[in-house]
Amino acid sequence: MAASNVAVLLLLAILSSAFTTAHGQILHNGRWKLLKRSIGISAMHVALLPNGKVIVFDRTDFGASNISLPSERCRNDPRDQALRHDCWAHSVEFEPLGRSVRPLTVLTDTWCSAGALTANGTLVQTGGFNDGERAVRYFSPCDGCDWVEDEEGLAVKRWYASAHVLPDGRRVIVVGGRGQFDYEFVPKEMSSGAASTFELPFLRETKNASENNLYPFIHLSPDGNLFIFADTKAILLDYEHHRVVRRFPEMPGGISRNYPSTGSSVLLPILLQHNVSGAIEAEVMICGGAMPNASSLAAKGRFLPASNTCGRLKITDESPEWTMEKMPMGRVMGDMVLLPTGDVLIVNGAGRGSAGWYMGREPVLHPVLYRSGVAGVANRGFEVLNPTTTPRVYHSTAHLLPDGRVLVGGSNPNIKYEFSGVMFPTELSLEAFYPPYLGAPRRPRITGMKPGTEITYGERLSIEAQLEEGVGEEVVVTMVAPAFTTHSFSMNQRLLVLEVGGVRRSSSSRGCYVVEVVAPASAVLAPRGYYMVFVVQEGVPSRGRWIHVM
Ligand SMILES: *[C@@H]1O[C@H](CO)[C@@H](O)[C@H](O)[C@H]1NC(C)=O
Ligand SMILES: *[C@@H]1O[C@H](CO)[C@@H](O)[C@H](O)[C@H]1NC(C)=O
Ligand SMILES: *[C@@H]1O[C@H](CO)[C@@H](O)[C@H](O)[C@H]1NC(C)=O
Ligand SMILES: *[C@@H]1O[C@H](CO)[C@@H](O)[C@H](O)[C@H]1NC(C)=O
Ligand SMILES: CC(=O)N[C@H]1CO[C@H](CO)[C@@H](O)[C@@H]1O
Repeated sequence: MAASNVAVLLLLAILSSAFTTAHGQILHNGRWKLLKRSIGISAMHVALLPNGKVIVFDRTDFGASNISLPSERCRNDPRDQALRHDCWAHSVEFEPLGRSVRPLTVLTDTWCSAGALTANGTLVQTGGFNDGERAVRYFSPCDGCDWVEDEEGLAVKRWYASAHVLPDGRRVIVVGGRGQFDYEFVPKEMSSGAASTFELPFLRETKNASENNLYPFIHLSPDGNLFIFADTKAILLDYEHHRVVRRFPEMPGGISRNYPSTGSSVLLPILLQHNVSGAIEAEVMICGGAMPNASSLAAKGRFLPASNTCGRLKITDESPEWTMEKMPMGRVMGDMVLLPTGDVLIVNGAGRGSAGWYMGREPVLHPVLYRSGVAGVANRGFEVLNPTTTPRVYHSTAHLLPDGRVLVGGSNPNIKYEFSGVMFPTELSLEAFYPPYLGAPRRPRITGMKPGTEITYGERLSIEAQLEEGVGEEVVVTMVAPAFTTHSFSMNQRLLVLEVGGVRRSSSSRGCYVVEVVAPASAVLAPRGYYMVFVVQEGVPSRGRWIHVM
């Protein structure tokens, strides 16, 4: 086929998005690889930085980890519940390509905390337990950097709270936590000399209903408000005026979705290329969880089966209703990861019980892929993928890497580091999951976009890419925000499908194209900061390139 015909085909495909891939089945069912037998700690909290490195931490009150600190960085902490003189690291920097591990220093307890990457690439981490319950910690990506801690960065203690970066990329909202029925901002908002917190009775209401409302799910809606989900209920919060502007219908089925009946949640891909009417739609998807009494029964040795249901809600519709679907298997403590294709990987977790120490049973080793219908495969639906051999129950994590793999780690369902003699020993390993698209013989390649390219809202971008000729069909360009992942929820996780203006050949060499795209129109669609850009052809993504939305 002549090259110009290929370009025409590509263009046609973009104009009519109804193509399905004829080749979907040749892609394999995913595979697993052990990346590192021990990073020294349990990957309980994970964040990806724009330098490609991954920041990992668990908690300081665990005792002896498997990686030591240089002696000058030992911690002397009279408030520590395990070791008052602690020369073990509880945070590390992991480099996924070289697989190197560098111990980092956290002084106060980070257990069950929250975080967000801000616009300049600094990770802001909030709260925790014990001496860390009001701490805000900063980590900037540079060689040899370490944590910088502000022990009084929060107005009140926040343990099991969720965080979300706001559109300006500078402020982070932190919502809830044990015994906290309010939210606050980092940096602090001051009023008459005192740091402000803002009441959120919704958190009290959902706690009263079932005690399953910790780590609420937060997503930034394209209308600028925050969608907040706890237990079975959801609201839309105008955080600037401190008003609940909408209450959504309760999710049907009576399954609790938040800690300890932990499910997971994503904002499905935001389609900017279907911006015909100017209205951008957003749909939230929540999967798994358990009965409201799963945790209290697990404490008595009865492990209820986890839920196999997911619910989807178009939060931008005028009167949305939940669409309920069934996964191929039940799962509590699953992680939902947005893949560069716009599909969702559901991984980790257990088939029975709940979150909490010793509360989960029957680890689910098979990930499930949810086809969202965005990139190259038209039909929505679930597929069961190849299993790992490592159980990842409570305190496990999963995070997309820039090369399209998914980093999977953690699982410390025990009070201390317990490496033997328990049902689920503390896991210090990191694995990579290779989604089915990495079984494709070739992938598109971005050739002409410098890493760290700065872009502005609404800007037209020309992305040079090597595409497969004769495959044609559909080219999709996606942009993914790195998340902060813990307790089965990836805070700030966000994927935008960019408007594609056209695809043309760039030179006489085979396979070289220029894909014209339009950057998101505003900061409520894409908060300022770093994103990974992927060119996806026929359901197969390129490696991601970091861009910086200014
Ligand atoms: C980067 O952003 C963080 C969080 O907003 C802020 O605390 C820090 O001062 C910023 N760093 C620089 C170098 O601007
Ligand atoms: C929750 O329960 C507490 C204590 O019983 C009660 O004071 C409060 O009014 C309840 N709040 C809501 C929003 O239901
Ligand atoms: C979408 O529609 C709005 C309103 O018509 C317009 O301002 C914007 O540029 C369009 N494109 C994108 C990518 O949002
Ligand atoms: C657990 O809760 C479910 C749903 O609320 C209820 O049907 C069931 O009877 C409860 N089980 C026990 C043992 O209390
Ligand atoms: C449980 C575990 O991973 N232990 C490891 C701790 O680190 C040493 C080497 O530093 C390994 O030999 C152990 O297997």
